Amino acid sequence: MDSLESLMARRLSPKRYNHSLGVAQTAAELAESSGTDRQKARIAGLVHDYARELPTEQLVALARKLGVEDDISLACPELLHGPVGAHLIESELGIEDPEILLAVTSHTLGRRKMGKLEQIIYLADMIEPGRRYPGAERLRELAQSGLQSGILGALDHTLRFLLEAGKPIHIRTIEARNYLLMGGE
Ligand code: DGI
Ligand code: FE
Ligand code: FE
Repeated sequence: MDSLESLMARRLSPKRYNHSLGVAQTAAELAESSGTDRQKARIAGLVHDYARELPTEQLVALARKLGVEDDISLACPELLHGPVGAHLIESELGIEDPEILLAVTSHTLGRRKMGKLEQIIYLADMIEPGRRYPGAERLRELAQSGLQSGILGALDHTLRFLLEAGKPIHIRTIEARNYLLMGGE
């Protein structure tokens, strides 16, 4: 176990730590097959949920301080753990790589014009081996045919899930999908 792994093991519940290891491994594989830095993908995967288990009050207070909150994320504060996590891995772990910070920031909602590492972490978060939900296997297969189809399938899945669950849909997820659908990379 390297030092970043043991740090995350201490920070997260066993279940979420295992999820993080799965995302790290899956992200490294996706990086390999799409010509992206494998090591960066592994690190981003390992730390992507750094702020996931912060108490809600702390999450909201930090988000307000950073100015990253909005109406929907205040109504569903779990949506804040990406941007807050990116801030914390920079200030507490000294991770300064802008691509890693962006990938952590946008791993829950996505955004327009996501970079490759952002797409990799968004997708890996949904298809790592520990994820068991209807449609997960289909998404894994889709990801085999390339990052582009994988990320589109993942965004579609999220939007469908939110519609079914009757939850508010954040505009950034829609923008991420529209951009890719209209030919953006
Ligand atoms: O942190 P994880 O559980 O590993 O996964 P995640 O960071 O993708 O967070 C997943 C949660 O975020 C899941 O409960 C669905 C929710 N979510 C994602 N996009 C939206 C959303 N919830 C709302 N209300 N609106 C969104 O657009
Ligand atoms: Fe997350
Ligand atoms: Fe996650």
